[in-house]
Amino acid sequence: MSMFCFQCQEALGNKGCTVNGICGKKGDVANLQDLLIYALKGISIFRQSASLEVRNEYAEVCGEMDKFIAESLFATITNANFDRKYFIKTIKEAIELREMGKKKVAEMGLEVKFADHDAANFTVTDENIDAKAATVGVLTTENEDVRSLRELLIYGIKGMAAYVDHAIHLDHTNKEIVMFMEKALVSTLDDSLSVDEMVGLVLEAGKFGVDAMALLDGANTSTYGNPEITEVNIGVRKNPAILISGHDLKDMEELLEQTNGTGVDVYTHSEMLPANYYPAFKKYEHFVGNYGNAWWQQDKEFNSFNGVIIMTTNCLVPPKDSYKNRVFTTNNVGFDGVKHIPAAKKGEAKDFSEAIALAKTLPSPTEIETGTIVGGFAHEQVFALADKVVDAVKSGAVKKFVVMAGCDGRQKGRSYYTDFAEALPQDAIILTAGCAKYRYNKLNLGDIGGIPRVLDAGQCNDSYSLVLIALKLKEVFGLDDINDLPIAYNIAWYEQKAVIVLLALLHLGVKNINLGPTLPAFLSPNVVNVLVENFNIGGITNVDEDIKKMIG
Ligand code: FSO
Ligand code: SF4
Repeated sequence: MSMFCFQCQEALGNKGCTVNGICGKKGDVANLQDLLIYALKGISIFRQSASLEVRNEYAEVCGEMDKFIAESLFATITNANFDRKYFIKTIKEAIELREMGKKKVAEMGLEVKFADHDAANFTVTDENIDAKAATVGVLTTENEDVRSLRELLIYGIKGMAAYVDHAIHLDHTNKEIVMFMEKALVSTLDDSLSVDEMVGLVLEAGKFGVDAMALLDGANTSTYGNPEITEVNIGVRKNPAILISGHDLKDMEELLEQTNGTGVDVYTHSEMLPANYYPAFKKYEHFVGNYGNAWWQQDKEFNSFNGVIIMTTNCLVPPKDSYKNRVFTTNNVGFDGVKHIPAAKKGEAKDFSEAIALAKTLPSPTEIETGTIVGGFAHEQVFALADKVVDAVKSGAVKKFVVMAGCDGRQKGRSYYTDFAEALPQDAIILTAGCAKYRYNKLNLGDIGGIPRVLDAGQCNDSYSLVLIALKLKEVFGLDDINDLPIAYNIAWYEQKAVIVLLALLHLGVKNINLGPTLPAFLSPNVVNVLVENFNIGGITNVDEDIKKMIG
């Protein structure tokens, strides 16, 4: 099945995957993801019109559409869902929801722009769904620059949707953010938009990206407390165990509660590591620590873990047969033949009992590391250390901060980030968030007067913390421009959550960001020029040159 996808950093040849994805996504699933996005555009056509004049009777359907749109966008993120059946079912649900919206809007007599568009009217059967899916991909936009701007916007809102979805799980919502996603979706059907208007939408996505991260930050910290400096154990104990990965803290909470007193230990993997920093989770004696490294090492580390693995979000590597029967997915994650833990009914907890029962029958984890790593430098914790940090800058003990947030990936060239961290001068501090940290968080980089040289704020969405820290430093030093701070940006990207983090930084006026290991395949040369001219965005070269350029 031919396909075209260029949404992540591993796009084939840095151009695009055309037969199957490097990520393991099959061609038919890639096309079905395109069709789901197309169906979301159809829903948004009617949802958007209603937002002009929201009536009580329509509010419920709107709420349903908003949740559905956020969840579905999230499901199309790299390494989240590989399951053909999931996408067929979800596309059909999208069409039903669209028709419901269409009916309501007609009853209300609202005028609908693009009501005649195919996205607002297409239907599918099991027989023709693949054929239809093959006709709505990103290449249907012929102009390279228009395609680039449309897809940059779509990938930005996919990342935004991921953060919004987690916040929704904790009952925190913000209608305006989802309404922006809907506006963005419909805009990609509009051939009358000028380049400036499309660039404007991309930058507006950055604003809503900041809002989405603030929403999730508020949801997480008001529910689980502010992350604290924490030494996280990376060794193992001798009990049977569950390894939980992904970003969903609600799942973390419910799993800890349900495993309490069962004799089953809980460990985090990859992006769940920051769960160790939250006060609310520290009370569980059976929460042992973190096992392993970034997502792409799953195939080795899930093998040696021996116990049950629960994937709450991306990044999932297609599981090997040797451990597939011990993997469970939940939320929007899916893989053919892997057990899925369904969402809970409103007001109830998700049921992890099958996973816990299986864990009890399995051997304890094989030790792959020992010792501890330190993290928990989210905004409140860093603010508490502000005096120390400011003194260190004033005395010259700290000369530079380097934001090295973002993602990790399996590409060989990513060893650059380890080398870069090691080559930094001793008076530089790394600020990080996201799974990019695994490239240097176990190096012994030492501290400066008690401040560790790697400050880990948390997950990719906690890049928001890094923004707050930068704004605080700007205030403390009485600067007018965030770019006058002694901060360099060397960001690693992989999937679409990193895209929204980047757009959020641009919205805040951050300039001179270096993005690697490669610039996104979906940025056309002209769009790259716009980003260079307005924000001086650059790529990376080699460690020596980049240290000179970024650190001086
Ligand atoms: Fe990483 Fe994957 Fe958090 Fe991403 S595990 S790559 S940007 O999903 O979300 O940092
Ligand atoms: Fe290729 Fe990345 Fe798309 Fe997967 S998500 S098909 S690796 S571009």
